[in-house]
Amino acid sequence: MPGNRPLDVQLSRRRVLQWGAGAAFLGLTGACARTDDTEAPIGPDSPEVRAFAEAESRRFPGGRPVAYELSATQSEVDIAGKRTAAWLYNTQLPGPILRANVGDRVQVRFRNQLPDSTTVHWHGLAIRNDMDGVPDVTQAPIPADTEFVYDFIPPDPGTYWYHTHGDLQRGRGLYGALIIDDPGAPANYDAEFVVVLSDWLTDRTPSQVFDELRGGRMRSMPEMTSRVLGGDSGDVRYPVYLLNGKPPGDPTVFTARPGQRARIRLINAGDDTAFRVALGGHRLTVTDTDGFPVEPVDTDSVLIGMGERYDAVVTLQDGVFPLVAVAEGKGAQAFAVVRTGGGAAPDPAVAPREVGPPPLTVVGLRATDAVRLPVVDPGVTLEASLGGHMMQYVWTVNGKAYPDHTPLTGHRDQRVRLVHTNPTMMFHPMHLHGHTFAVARSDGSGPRKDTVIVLPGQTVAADIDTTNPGQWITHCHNDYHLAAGMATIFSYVS
Ligand SMILES: [Cu+2]
Repeated sequence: MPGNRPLDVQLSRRRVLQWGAGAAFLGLTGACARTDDTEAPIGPDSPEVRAFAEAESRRFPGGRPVAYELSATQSEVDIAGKRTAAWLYNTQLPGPILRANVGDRVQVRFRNQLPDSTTVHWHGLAIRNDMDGVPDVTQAPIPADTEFVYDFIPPDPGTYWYHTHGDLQRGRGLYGALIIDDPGAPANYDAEFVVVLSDWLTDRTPSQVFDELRGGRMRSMPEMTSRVLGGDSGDVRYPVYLLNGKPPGDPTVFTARPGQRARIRLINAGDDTAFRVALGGHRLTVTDTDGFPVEPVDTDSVLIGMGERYDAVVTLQDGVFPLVAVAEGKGAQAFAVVRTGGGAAPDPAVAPREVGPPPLTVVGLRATDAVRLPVVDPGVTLEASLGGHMMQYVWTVNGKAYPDHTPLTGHRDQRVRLVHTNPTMMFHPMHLHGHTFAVARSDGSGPRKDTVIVLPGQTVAADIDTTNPGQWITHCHNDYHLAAGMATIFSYVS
């Protein structure tokens, strides 16, 4: 046990016990989920994917060319006066905000200057499969000192983000906001605050933490638990939580004028941390999640899991206010200042009244009529049973640790219901690439999402219209769980 490092890796004794007895939970894939030998997977280089891309070009004839240059480099960042090694996009933490209109032809010339291969994933966008940025699924890993041009058409407006899909690379700093505007929808806000939340290691890398988790070097006290998350709140307690790359002691300051309407775009880029977000002195009106509109709902705070996004509008009061992102169940927070008037900045450790009541979660959201999926019987039901083996730190889908997996298969133009069950003691924010599903509800009111928290003991089904052929990874957005195998492939077959 080298030094004091394992002290930060705190796993729940209860989960150890639960997993010890939990092998029986390791689920079996339903017969309908198995690849039939007579059915061939539709790969990223297939004619079907090319046809999808051509159809998207025809659907958006007015798209402008939008070009970005993006590089990934080994670098350093200053966190509270301490230099920390980091891997960064364009030497910024977070990476630059990338922005385009719906239907634009976005070309990102990406240069990999890391010491390792990598890819870039455009999280939440239903784009052509060969541009999805998943190594060994949609493209070969991009070797060090080479370039790859990502070329895609964003089909839906909203708050998205981009990040590496390389193994345990994201927590080193490779993430940024991706905003898609709808020029046909005039902005109903005066100011925009883009908020990227993350958890940050100051003295070691995610790979080193993963090795500690794998090695069983942990301590079980004190536990990190959260009532809202229904059990354990994470596997790692971080030394600092960041808001737009800044620690609480050196916060981002958003400025606006009193009475202005601000749109707050919340993005959780963390590896292992859900956040409870509130703006002191204000109620949030949540208007969108994962880029898609919901019926507006007022709340003191909102819970955001890793990979999720929430948009909220507020009418700003006169003064100086704390924007607080409590690391749920971890006893610390990320922090920024919203300033519309004079006064001293709030204490970075402030707990505004708004973080007290239970936060808004997906349960309280209803899709707007415009984006609801029609209620139809799913033609295919697939199971994703989430599981784990504590002692080896292996996390699984349907009993297998990715890259070992049995693909979940579907055909184009079906309604597929993907049923997640979670018998573990920890929440898993499950993300599907290439699609925005509807959280399944009998009345069709479920919000459209690409990442949804599945709480311990809970079943959450995702209704998917299969309109985007290819090979799509679906995985837990806890980056340690992904590295430990909690992923499978949703495979279009023909
Ligand atoms: Cu997980």
